Amino acid sequence: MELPSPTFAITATDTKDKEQFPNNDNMDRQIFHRFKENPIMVPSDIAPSAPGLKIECLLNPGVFRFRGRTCMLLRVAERPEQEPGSVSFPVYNDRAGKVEIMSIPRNSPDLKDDDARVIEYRGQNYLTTRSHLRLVFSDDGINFHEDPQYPPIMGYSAYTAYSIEDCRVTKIGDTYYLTYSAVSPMGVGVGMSSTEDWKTVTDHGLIFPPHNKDCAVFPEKVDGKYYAFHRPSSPEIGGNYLWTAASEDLVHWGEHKCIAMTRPGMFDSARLGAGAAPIRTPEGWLEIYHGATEKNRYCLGALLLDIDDPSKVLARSETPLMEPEAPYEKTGFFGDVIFTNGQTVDGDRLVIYYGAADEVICAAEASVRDILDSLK
Ligand code: MAN
Repeated sequence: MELPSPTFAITATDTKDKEQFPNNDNMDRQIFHRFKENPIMVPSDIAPSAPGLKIECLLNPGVFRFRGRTCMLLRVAERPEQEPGSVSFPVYNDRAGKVEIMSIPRNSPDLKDDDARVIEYRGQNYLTTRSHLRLVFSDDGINFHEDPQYPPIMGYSAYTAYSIEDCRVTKIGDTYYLTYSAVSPMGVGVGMSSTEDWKTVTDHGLIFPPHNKDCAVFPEKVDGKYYAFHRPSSPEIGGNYLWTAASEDLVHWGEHKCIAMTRPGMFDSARLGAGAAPIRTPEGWLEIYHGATEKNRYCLGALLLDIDDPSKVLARSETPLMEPEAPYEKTGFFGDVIFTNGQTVDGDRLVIYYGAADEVICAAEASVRDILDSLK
C-alpha cells in the first residue's frame, strides 16, 4: 500500500507544545529524512491512565498495521506531579493488587538521583516513572489518535511492578506478537503477549529472564524455526551485545548466538540492541538497531544478516545512519537519544517511529535501497 507523503498539518489542539520545535530541513544529508511534523506526538496529546498521575514521556512505540490503519503502541511514562522536597513514582504492589505511590525525601543521604530515568535508594534501584502501553491509530501515518474501543495494556504483575516498556510488535499469520521489557525489583526481562484483535491480549509470561531486553521476533520462520533478537547483559565479563535465538513455538527459546558486540570508540561502544522486526531484502535481513556510547548517546545503525542463517552478519554500519541532531532529540527527559522499535515498510519506503530524548514521538523515512548501499 502506498502511503501519502507526509505533508499534513498538525491539528490545532495539538500545536501548543509542538510549535516550540523549529523545523529541521537542514538535516537532509542523512539517509533518514525526519518528518517535518516532528514531534508527531507529545505527552499532552493523551490523558494520564489515572487521576493524580502526569504523563512525563511518550516514547519508543511498537508499530504495525491493523485493519487498514497504521498503529503505534506507545510507551506512556507517568508519575505524580513532583513536590520540591521529594521524589515520587508509582509502583505496582502485586500482593495488594494495586498501584501505590512511593515517595523518597529528596535530601536523603541514601538517595542517588543523577539519572532522570533511575534512582538508587538504600541500595535498591527504582524507575522514576512507570510506563504502560497505549494504542493510537492513524490513516496517514502522521496524525495519531486513540480509539476508545482498544484498551491500554497495563503491567499488573510482579514482573512488571516497575514498568512495561519498549514493545516490539510482529505479525505472523493473523496474530500479533508483543515483546516488551518487563521491569521489576527482580530485574529487566522480556515478556511476551499475543493478540489478534487488540481487545483480548493473551499473556505468555517472561520468555527471557533478567537481565534481557530489546527482543524483536522475526516476521517469518527461517529454516523451519522462529527467530528473535534479544539483548542479555552482563555487568562483569561480557557486556550489552545483540544475540539471536531460535524457537519452535515462540515461547521456548534456544540456539542463542551473540552476533554483534560493542565497538570501542564507535557510536555503539557501550551497548546495542535490536529495533523492530528485521526487513526481508534480496540481500539479507536488514535490521535497524540502536547503539549507545558510555555517555548514553543513542544513535541508529544497520545490520545485514544472512537470509538463511540470521546469526551470520554480512555487514554493519561503520557510522550512524541517524544521530541525535534535532533540538527535540538533543534535549528532553533524557537528551541525546534516538530510540526506535517500530516501523512500517512499503516497498522501498521505510518509516521509523522513534522516541526522541525519551520524551516525544517522532518519525523519519528512508529508502531501504539507500540503507543497503550504505553498508557496501
Ligand atoms: C534504554 C531503555 C530505553 C531508553 C534508552 C535511553 O535503552 O530504557 O527505553 O529509551 O535507554 O534512555
